Amino acid sequence: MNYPQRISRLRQRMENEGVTALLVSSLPNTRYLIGFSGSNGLLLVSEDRVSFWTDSRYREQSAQEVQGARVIIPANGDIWTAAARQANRFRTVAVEAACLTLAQRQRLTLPDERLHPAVNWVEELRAVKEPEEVEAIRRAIHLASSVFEPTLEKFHPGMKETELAGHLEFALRQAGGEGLSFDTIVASGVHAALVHGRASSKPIGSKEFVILDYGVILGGYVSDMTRTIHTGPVPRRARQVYQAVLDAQLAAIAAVRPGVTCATVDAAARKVLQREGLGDAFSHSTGHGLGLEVHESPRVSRLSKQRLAPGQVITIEPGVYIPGWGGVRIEDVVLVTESGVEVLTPTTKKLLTV
Ligand SMILES: [Mn+2]
Repeated sequence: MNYPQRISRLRQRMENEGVTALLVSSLPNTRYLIGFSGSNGLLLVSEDRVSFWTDSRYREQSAQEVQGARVIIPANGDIWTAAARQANRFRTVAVEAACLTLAQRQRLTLPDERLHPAVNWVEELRAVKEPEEVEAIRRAIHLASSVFEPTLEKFHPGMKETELAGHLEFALRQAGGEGLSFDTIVASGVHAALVHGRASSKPIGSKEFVILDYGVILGGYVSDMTRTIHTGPVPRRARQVYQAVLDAQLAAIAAVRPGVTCATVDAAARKVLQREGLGDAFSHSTGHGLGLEVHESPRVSRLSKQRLAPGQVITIEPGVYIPGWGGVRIEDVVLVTESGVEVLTPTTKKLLTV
């Protein structure tokens, strides 16, 4: 990971914004900038210095992980007071507007007029991945994909959604997963009409769609994938809906290339579903960036004017949700390349039945 380049890009942004110091309190942003993966820390980046405060639990870990910053462990464990003391030396200090709580702000003794909101400064850097990051994401994706079909073999009708989720999660951990990207979604039958229905105690029936949406963390980077399977023979209407979602997903992937807006990619999926009379049943955005976190910039939504750039990694995941009937979602992770797109998710999109 190219930490010096990340810090120098951030300093460029700070200079453009007219500030000489930025207090980073977001832990994923901290990890991105200096490599620290613990759960408590504050980072102050100025023109000529990078200082990092953490507590004594992380003495050993910070010595191993932190790159390019001076590590300070206050004797009393109070990282906010210690960081505020140093931040006070700057006329203006930028703070991360999206994640600084009021309680934390009150620990900083600077008056309001000396604070400057930093909105997505580090997040925008994170949106374009270094080759090493793409490889980390690719490894997480391959781990997640490798457990998909073997887990389906464990299915039997009447199995609870939570049980199938448990099989998936155990397999991910057994294969070396550091954790889950998010709570595994297994949503079957009428439950599949809930866009973000989690795995419940509902038994999975013998003639229904099952949406499986899950991800694993590996090397700090996440995967995210959704497949929809069917239990038992597939009725004609179900096959039509599945095909419509798959066509929409393929159309959106085909629209991905550098320079196009995220809204254009979203529209490509939406147009297919509208043509099939399913436009209103597609009730969320087409996708999102991912990396150290499962939802990152850019947002692939109807209104997003963000333009895709080589090195961005995004999901493409249209879905159709019909209350009282069920739902279908298909999600891959794709990489924006110099010339177009590369699909990173290797799992089949043929409608599998169990
Ligand atoms: Mn997703």
